[in-house]
Amino acid sequence: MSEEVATALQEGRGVVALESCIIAQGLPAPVNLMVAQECEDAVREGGSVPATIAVLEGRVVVGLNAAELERLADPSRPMVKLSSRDLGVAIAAGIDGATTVAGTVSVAKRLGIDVMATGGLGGVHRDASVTYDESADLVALTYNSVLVVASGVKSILNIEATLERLDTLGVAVVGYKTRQFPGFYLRDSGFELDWSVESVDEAADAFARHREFSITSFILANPVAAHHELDRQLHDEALESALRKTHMAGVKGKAVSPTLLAEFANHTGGVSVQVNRDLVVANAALAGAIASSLARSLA
Ligand code: PSU
Ligand code: MN
Repeated sequence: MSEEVATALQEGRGVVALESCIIAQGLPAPVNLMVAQECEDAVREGGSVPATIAVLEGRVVVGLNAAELERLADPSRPMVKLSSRDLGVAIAAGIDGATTVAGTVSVAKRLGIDVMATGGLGGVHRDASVTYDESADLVALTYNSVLVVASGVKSILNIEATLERLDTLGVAVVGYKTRQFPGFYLRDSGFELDWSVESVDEAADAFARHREFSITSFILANPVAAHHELDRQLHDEALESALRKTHMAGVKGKAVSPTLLAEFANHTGGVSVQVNRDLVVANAALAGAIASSLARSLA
């Protein structure tokens, strides 16, 4: 743990865990490094301490320093994508890797970090009824009680099925100032939510109450700002193209999500990358504010 993160936790200040998979696999260089730094700044602006998490040479690092962030974002240095099940084996093998949402909440929960931010969560893939491809994010969110700020789930997924799975698993899904579940690059996925909160303090309070009854996570669904969202028609075309190309190339397993995101970026001429950047930074800012509200209420 970085000294800053360790001190903040000791003093009961707000800390926000940030995943590293989005830096190493989700976004192209050099934007990935800028996004990583912007997310950290955004958490600080919210009054909390950022803790970007990764595995470097077999050690879990919580609160990467500037040089470590650069290493993570460097495309010439291979970073393995680490979900919760990969952590122990990767550590034992002494390798470098970036943590997904599942990997990040597993580490965060263990250290007493209550809040994390990401872009879009993993979920049920469109062909899951045949492939069984469902992100381990869903499972990790059922036993790591963390508040995760996300702009919904990645729009490459079967959103309806993902929401049903989250219901079954008992994961709270609450809109931030909206009753529409966000569609990642789009503000509205077309699916309605049962719950919403109207402020940072309300979100922190609802999460604190949730924890009295459940060990599951709490997804705070924060839509991308209206002036940043992707054009819907461009979105739908890019999605169709990305799904077709990924399917034709026979991409399987953990490569599916990064490949779909990269194809999406190709088709939109990089516009999707900018939208992803805007939404993840906004989520980090909101997470920063919520972590400090939570810390204040626990003090
Ligand atoms: N959201 C993004 N970009 C990403 C991801 C999410 O905006 O790169 C990553 C997250 O780390 C998430 C992972 O946990 O994709 C899910 O991968 P899979 O579908 O293979 O479980
Ligand atoms: Mn998968």
